[in-house]
Amino acid sequence: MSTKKKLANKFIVIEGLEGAGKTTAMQYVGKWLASQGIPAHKITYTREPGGTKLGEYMRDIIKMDIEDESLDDKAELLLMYASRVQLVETVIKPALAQGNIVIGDRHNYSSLAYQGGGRGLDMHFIHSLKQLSLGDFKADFTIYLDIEPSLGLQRARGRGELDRIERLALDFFERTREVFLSLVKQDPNAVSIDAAQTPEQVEKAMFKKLECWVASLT
Ligand code: Z5A
Repeated sequence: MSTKKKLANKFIVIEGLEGAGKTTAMQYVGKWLASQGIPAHKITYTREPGGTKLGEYMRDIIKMDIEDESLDDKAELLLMYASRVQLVETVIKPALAQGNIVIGDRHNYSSLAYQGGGRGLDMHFIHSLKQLSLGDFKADFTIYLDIEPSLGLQRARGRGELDRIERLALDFFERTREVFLSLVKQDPNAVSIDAAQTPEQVEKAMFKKLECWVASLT
């Protein structure tokens, strides 16, 4: 089967802590797809939370600081899923059905890592929520950009003021990273890349991983 055919209808997700370079990495995936002969109009880019008009409002709420009231951890999780379901049902599934390749900036692993690992919410609860709201829908390939939380936050800080989640203590991000690493270890369709490398090295490593993954597809 040709590489183009193998790649049609595939959902590729980039995961990682803040400052890992996900936004930058999305462009690398796009560049690699172009090198495989995929035209730009066959690639759909998404981000979570957000990615739809309604989802972007939810993203604002998630990032918002409200005086005298903090967002409950479970409410935060449910907002992540509300945004995700809206995105999957109205953007991702229709794009895949048209043979597009979807590149996602974060997906389900972020909820397990941040809300399960960082916040300490019950993992079974998150798994059940995922199953009830999205069934077996999942990424075909996940690229996790691994970075020490302190370095990631240093990069994020260089970009401007930190938001409600980014201001959390370092141990929150250590717990989040632990879950990301264990999820990737258990998933044969996920790989980890050292995001502390230079952008050029990250790009090269990503191209290699993408090539290996595509070669494994039948
Ligand atoms: N969240 C959640 O809790 N649960 C969920 O289920 C989901 C999300 C889906 C989304 O915020 C927040 O929601 C996030 C997790 C939570 N919270 N936090 N904290 P966001 O989308 O605004 O934040 P983000 O996803 O973490 O994106 P980011 O901070 O923009 O990071 P990034 O996209 O990974 O990094 P970047 O913008 O590509 O790069 C950051 C800077 O580093 C930039 O100046 C780059 O030029 C630089 N950079 C990138 N790569 C390199 C290398 N290799 N070397 C040196 N410098 C680099």
